[in-house]
Amino acid sequence: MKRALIIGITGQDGPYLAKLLVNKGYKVYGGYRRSSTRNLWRLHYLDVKKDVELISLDLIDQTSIMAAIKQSRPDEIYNLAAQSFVGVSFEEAIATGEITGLGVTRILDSIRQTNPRIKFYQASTSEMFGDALPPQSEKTLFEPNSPYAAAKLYAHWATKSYRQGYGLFACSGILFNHESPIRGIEFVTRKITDGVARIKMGYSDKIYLGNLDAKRDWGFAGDYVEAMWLMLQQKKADDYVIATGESHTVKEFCEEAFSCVGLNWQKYVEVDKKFLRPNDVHYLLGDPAKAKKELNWQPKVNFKELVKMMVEADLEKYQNPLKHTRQFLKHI
Ligand code: NAP
Ligand code: F7E
Repeated sequence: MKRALIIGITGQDGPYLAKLLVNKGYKVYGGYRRSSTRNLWRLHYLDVKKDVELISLDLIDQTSIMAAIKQSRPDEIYNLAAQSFVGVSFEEAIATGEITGLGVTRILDSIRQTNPRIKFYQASTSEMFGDALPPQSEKTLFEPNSPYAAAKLYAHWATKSYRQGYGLFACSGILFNHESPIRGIEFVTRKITDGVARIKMGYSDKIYLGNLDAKRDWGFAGDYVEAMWLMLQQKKADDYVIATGESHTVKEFCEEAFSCVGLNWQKYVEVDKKFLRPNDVHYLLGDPAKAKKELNWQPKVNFKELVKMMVEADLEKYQNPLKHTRQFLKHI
């Protein structure tokens, strides 16, 4: 039985990846950081909590990483942990560098010291392209323009350098935005779909957003975790762009989400300058040709299906609050 350690199990991608690996017969360990309140609701939401053995670990503490590796004895490590919110990275630039950047070197060096045969996946990001012209592929030059993107690029190069210098099987997936019903509520897609549900239910009148013209290549998280796994099953470690090849503005996302409940977005969306960033990435559109050719990977859920899935999940949450309260009470 293969063993995997997923670092960042409590985030959006962790439970989707855990579910995929459990279904493939893996023994799955989940690295999570201790907090004053339990934060395992996403594992319950995807009904995978019972199948994951949790190990506490913090990317700022190398001792905890080494201990987690010794305890789980993994064949594969997936690093999904990061301070991942671009907006906050401008306010917490040093913590972002420490966790999202240097934290990855702590994992790589722990692998080198404990068992260099462990295969490693690093969660790189399309944000590293910054304002590089679309479509962006593995050959596009990086132009990071936020503390988050700079930290991720450091981690990206560190991964490559441990691959080339020490021969580790270390891959980076350069993933474009991917979303789901368990996306963090502060990210624009979930903020919109939750807002649409609240407005439809009569709990709220407006959604306040920042830059409506930003373009993103949005896919479904459940599809993207499959690409992570595929990368670690190849003969040779490499880096891959994972994207849909289709881009939409934030405005178009609003239009589609409100149309799911029969409302006109223009009546409910307003711009509030406090949601504008000091620097934004304007146009991301990925070219996933290499992943299609070499990994035989392609996304299954399209833009309209993704928006509908998220709006319906948020509506259901407000329409069926008892079910959600019961679910919540089960795991506090
Ligand atoms: P997410 O929901 O923000 O989850 C991040 C995870 O990292 C959480 O489990 C969080 O734990 C954990 N974490 C944060 N700081 C930590 C620390 N110091 N030590 C240990 N764990 C820590 O992110 P996601 O959407 O699942 O994305 C997964 C990864 O892919 C991230 O690295 C992200 O930067 C990257 N990425 C995401 C996208 C996307 O569109 N989703 C695209 C490209 C790349 P808590 O729950 O305790 O906060
Ligand atoms: O913003 C604009 C915002 O925060 C998308 C992370 O997972 O994907 C994510 O980063 C766009 C930006 O995601 C609001 O300015 C407008 O142009 O949903 P987001 P992101 O910054 O693209 C990448 C690939 C990652 O790696 C990251 O970890 O939407 N926008 N109004 C807004 N964004 C937010 N959050 N809130 C607004 O009110």
